[in-house]
Amino acid sequence: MIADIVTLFPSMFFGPLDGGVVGRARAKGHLAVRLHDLRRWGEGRHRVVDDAPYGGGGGMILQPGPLFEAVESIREQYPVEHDRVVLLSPQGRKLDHQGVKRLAGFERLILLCGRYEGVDERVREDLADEELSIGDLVLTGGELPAMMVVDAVARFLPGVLGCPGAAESESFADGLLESPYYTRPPEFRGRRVPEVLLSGDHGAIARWRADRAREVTRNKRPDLLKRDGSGTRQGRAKER
Ligand code: 4GX
Repeated sequence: MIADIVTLFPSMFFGPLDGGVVGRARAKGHLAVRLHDLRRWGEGRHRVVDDAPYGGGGGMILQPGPLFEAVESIREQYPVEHDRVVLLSPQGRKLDHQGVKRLAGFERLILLCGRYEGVDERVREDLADEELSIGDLVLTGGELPAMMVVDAVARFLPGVLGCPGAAESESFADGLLESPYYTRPPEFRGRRVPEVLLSGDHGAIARWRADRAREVTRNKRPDLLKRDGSGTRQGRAKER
């Protein structure tokens, strides 16, 4: 997977994608992150990329020219069969487990990080293949959401996680939260690890975990259970 990131702040990406699983995925060649400074396609001596909105109103809007040229330049420089231009924005479809899995299937993602009040509508309509949000909150730019996409997608790339299928074995794969985990010591400050986990009875442990997962989900995220294979997007995704 190649992640081409178009941003006014390339240096924000230095560090967060260097360590851990993502850093290793890059070192092993499963993932390439390429940063593109939008100013490179800016206009004039000051490399301007934004302007005031027609019709008035506060704030600035990213102009279409630099963003279109950035994508064209990336595609010319490195053509692939299946790529996807993703605009990060609070107006986008909310990203979830299934969405991440789907994005991981592309050979390349071109992630457009907006700033200010947003982007010219023609970017949304004619350049981006899709618009994604990481949640119903407003950030100062699309950079952190782009990092979240790269981080979450990396887990699904073949060879990145130790064992095949590990990406699916954690929370949300089955639409439930994880049951509690304990590690050594067996007693900590008067609080004991549930005996069943120390019993060696793998059948009983599996049943306990399934029960706790349902309980945790019911208490913390009842919305995840309110799908019986119909009605919600996740419910329908499960049907496939
Ligand atoms: N999930 N923001 C983007 C500027 C902007 C607005 C519209 C393009 C179109 C956000 C989110 C998010 C704030 C990033 C506004 N760019 N992005 N920015 N939530 O809040 O993705």
